[in-house]
Amino acid sequence: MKTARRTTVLAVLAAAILVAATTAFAAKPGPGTSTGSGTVFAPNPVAELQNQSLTDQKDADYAALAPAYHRVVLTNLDGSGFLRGDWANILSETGNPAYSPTNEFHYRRDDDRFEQVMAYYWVTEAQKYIQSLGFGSRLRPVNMESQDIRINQYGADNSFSWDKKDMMKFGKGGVDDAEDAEVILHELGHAIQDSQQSPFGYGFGFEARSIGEGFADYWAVTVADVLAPTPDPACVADWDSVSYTSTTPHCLRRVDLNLHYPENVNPNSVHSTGRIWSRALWDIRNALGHVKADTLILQAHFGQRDPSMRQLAQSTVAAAQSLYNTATANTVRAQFEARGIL
Ligand SMILES: [Ca+2]
Ligand SMILES: [Ca+2]
Ligand SMILES: [Ca+2]
Ligand SMILES: [Ca+2]
Ligand SMILES: [Zn+2]
Repeated sequence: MKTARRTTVLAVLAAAILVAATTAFAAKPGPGTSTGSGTVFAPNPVAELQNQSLTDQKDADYAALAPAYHRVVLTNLDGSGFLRGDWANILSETGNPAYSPTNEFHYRRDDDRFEQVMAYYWVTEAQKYIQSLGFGSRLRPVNMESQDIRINQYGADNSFSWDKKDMMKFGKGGVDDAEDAEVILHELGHAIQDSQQSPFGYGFGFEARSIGEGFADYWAVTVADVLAPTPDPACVADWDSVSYTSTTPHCLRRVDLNLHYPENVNPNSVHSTGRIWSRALWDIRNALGHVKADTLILQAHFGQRDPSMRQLAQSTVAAAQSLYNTATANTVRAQFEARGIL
């Protein structure tokens, strides 16, 4: 069953690539045509419309969602007519790869190509935001490459960033994961940390992995809040979580809970424990603003291999000192002390 199915999938894929390649040869935007347009959620319908009653409805495109679609500019495309470019490379093995000879990518959520546009747009915009902070110019680059992204590979309601292959993958359980920009940005958060130290991914110990989840949640809400602010910015993945939460507001997790180290460490869950870390980062952001906070938080990751919370907190204070000044470093230290991390 598996083998037969795989052969069929490969045959279909090969045919699709052939058709796509032929079409692309016949008509494509051409080199230098790096700008286009697409339709996306920003960051997701529940957060934007503040309507907690929206549900997946089996991937249907229904009227209440209409105001959540936004036309955006897509940049850094490579001119092939596919969603490939300087900072994101969309690979899709199910459904058609989005293709447009004029770089126009307008789909609704019931079309699998919608999630491809979401991933291209949000990963590209996040990289542009990172560069706006100075990474890749006055500071070292952070994941400054065409990030490989696979869409719709898994039926399970989970997504992940696979550090060995530097690949982000998005599943289709419940609300399709890549319909929520905050799920995309969470996985990008893992890819970012993986990119900041080589040859292995970010950390192996329980605390390092908890930091990874906490940072990924923080990254989701800080970038979403910069690019598409919503009334409850501390709620992570308001749309994806309607499929698995019963209380409102629907949030995968929050970054503003009053959790403290070590009492709130849950040895069975890096996601739960990571909320101590994300709260510290959220408070740093509230104290310093997103530009300073995100710059020093990213800068602190360099050279940190398998850190404890205490070690990375110290590195974050040091980054605040070297990038800014003593007052900023003291502000950062105070937030980690409030969480019991320092
Ligand atoms: Ca969908
Ligand atoms: Ca990468
Ligand atoms: Ca989902
Ligand atoms: Ca949110
Ligand atoms: Zn994660």
